Amino acid sequence: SYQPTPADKFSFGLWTVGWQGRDPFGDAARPALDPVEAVNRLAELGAYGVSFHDDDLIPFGSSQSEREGHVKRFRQALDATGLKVPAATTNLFTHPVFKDGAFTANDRDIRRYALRKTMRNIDLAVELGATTYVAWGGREGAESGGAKDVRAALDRFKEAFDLLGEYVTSQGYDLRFAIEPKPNEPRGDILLPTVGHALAFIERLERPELFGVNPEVGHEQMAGLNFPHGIAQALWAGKLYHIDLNGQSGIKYDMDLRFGAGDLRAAFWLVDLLESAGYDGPKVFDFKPPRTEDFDGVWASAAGCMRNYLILKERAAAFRADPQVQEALRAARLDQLAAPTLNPGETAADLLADRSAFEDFDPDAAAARGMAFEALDQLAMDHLLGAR
Ligand code: 3MF
Ligand code: MG
Ligand code: MG
Ligand code: MG
Repeated sequence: SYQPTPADKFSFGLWTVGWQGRDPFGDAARPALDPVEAVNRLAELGAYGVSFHDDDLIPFGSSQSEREGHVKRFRQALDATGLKVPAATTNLFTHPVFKDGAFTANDRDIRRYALRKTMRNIDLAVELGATTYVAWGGREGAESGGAKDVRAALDRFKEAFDLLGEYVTSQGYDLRFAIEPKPNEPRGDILLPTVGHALAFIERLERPELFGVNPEVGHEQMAGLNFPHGIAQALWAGKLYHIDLNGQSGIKYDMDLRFGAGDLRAAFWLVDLLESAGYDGPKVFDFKPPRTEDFDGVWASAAGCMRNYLILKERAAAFRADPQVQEALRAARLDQLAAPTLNPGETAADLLADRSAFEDFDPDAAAARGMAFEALDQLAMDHLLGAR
């Protein structure tokens, strides 16, 4: 059945079902959603978790006693429903103080404020049981060349993450960071625009083991990239700490469609990859129910995210189990790709001495071999479309 249960580890951001539909051209199209109502409804739908930005839970500028009240109600709803908080994050983009960025704002006092805002919410995240802290630097970027010294900004970015890594270590927190790349929107160009940029940046940090990535389907697709390929590299590097699932149709604004909408074939290969790799972190839907919808539509959209994942999981498993697919995979020589290019212990000298590798190798004969990829892909299409 396609009925999700907490064992599926599906999670939602409060800001997703709670999105009121404000966009650059239009006002809110739905009323605010009480976080407690979100927790109750998500639990009913079969979700495992919920995550939040500080300001989703505690409106910006709340007093200390208001803050405690919001946290208390939320915690009660979590306890009553059993919903978990696998991750949390900081809003470093809505208030205009962050118009030129947070950790990389040109203004030093704003950078210090952003660090304090983050540390405060890290304390709350840990209190609520989160083990992942997501960092999306939506305002870290520029619209014009002279406005940002990118090398200096990367120094400041590193400084911020090094400080935060030091903070969670000294506090003894069981918390890892997941950096979320995005190429643009809301800034003209955002720093750490893709999974690859983020992976390279992480290796320059003082405690790289505390940092991984939180790739989002639509963000990589906005850059025209193959999302499953990016995820495969993150897995290969041991850096897939978290994932934001949604749908996107090509290179345009950040659509945040429900998972399965948009590029369905990429969604199929993504689920196939996550399931065959044994990814066991939370699968987080970071989508926006379109502003055409009322609350019935919001919950239909949320349920659709999970249902589509489970349908694709079933289809991917059927694809892998199909003997004709296994035959097609052999015909396409995936087994050869999995085998090392060198023999055990073989050295460069051994390779040079192997005449079959070069002198006696017939490139024209090798070039004449078909790869049989089309038949394999059609089998995948048949499984995806339910035609097998
Ligand atoms: C924006 C996003 C963000 C991040 C969030 C951290 C508002 O395109 O995807 O959502 O996901 O800030 O998880
Ligand atoms: Mg998005
Ligand atoms: Mg997004
Ligand atoms: Mg996201």
